Amino acid sequence: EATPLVGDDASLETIVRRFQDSMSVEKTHKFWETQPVGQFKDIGDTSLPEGPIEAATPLSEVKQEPYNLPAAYEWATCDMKSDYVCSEVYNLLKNNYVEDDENMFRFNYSKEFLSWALRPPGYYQSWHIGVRAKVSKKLVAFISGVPARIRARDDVVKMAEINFLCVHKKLRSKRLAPVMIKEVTRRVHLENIWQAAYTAGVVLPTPVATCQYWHRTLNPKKLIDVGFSRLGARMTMSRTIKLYKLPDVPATPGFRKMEPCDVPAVTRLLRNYLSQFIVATDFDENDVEHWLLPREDVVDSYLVESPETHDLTDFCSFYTLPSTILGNPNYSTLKAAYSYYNVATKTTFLQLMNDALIVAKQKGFDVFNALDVMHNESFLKELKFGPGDGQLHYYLYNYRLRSALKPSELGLVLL
Ligand code: MYA
Repeated sequence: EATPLVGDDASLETIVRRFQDSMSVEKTHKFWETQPVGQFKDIGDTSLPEGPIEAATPLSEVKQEPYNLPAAYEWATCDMKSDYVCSEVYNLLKNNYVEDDENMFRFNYSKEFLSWALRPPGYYQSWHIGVRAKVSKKLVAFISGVPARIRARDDVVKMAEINFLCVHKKLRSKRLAPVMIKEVTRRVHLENIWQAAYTAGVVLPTPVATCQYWHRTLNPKKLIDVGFSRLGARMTMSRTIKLYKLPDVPATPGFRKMEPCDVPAVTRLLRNYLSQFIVATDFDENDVEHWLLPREDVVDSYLVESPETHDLTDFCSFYTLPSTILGNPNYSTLKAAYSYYNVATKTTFLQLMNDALIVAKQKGFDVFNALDVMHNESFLKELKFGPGDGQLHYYLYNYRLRSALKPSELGLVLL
């Protein structure tokens, strides 16, 4: 999950939201206070142990029946292999999912993307949870989980990655979200999994890290026309276009698209790189095959194969997540690429990511987004990324860390 953000100066809405976020620790969280997550009152208490907050319980003690919904609604397990069901989820999210603070853009995850994101190796259909209106059968809410191994220090933990929580705009503020979260928790427990990871733009108890999005303009004229960015002070359109111009082809010899035969070497490269972060995803070859082999308009991966030794030395990847542009007469979609996992061992990180920008530009993306996680800080400013105006908070469910992490200590990107 990530928030589409407007670059440049903070708007009034942004300033207000930041103030509200900063006050969020004062708010009561009627639901979150009852959950095994770090609580605000415990911030700074370094005597609490790291690791699970509650012990796993015997499976026979897990509630066997679904939680109760308001009478007009019913649970529906969504079969994401079905093109029809996939379209229903797609349409719910297209019309009701995450918007930026100023309601100018809304995420528009494609059907192909959703089918990929929700069906990794070992996925559980029971974790793809819809809520339907009993009479019309219309899908009005959704939440999902997928299994993952996430390492916290030297503890590799089976977790659920929770994403795509969405309640139809007309059903908001009726406390449906807590019921959906409890239901997905119950279904995760039934698989003997007791931890989860998730991200959100809102402040909840309690972030393990707070990260920032950075945006690299690829198509300045369109980004300015649709209000994603503004012309800088003392800048003209033609100077701006020149500023963001990129070469037509990548510069690194041996830079090419990843192929199926590269899976073992890419897995080694990634595992070695991710081992240095305090919290990171634990990828095996099956995961790399699913999450990183290129899929058209979903995920792109490139690597550097040494022309002499044929060793794979560097790797970069990004996923495709367009946003609908709300109420613009000229444009309907913002084509955005999101930095995923990148590893540089021989090429400089700067040159590797500049090549990623070049291929993203060739593929017609308008903007390239990246979080300040892993070593991304080292290229953001130099490659002309600008800071966005929203933050992305990372959370763990039922797992405590002594203190919050810096973004650069995090080796995890959720979609
Ligand atoms: S993040 C993306 C979330 N989706 C959107 O932002 C889309 C647009 N918004 C909506 O659809 C609704 O506003 C949602 C809330 C559905 C978000 N994460 O029903 P309510 C708490 C967690 O009256 P609504 C993503 O997908 C809120 O603090 N909690 O509110 C990751 C309050 O609780 P409390 C959230 O606005 C999701 C309560 O809900 C979020 O109608 C990870 C209000 O409920 C949020 N993003 O609906 C989920 N937003 O009173 C957690 C609000 O205590 C997973 N709330 O403050 C946890 C792990 C589960 C598995 C565990 C396995 C072991």
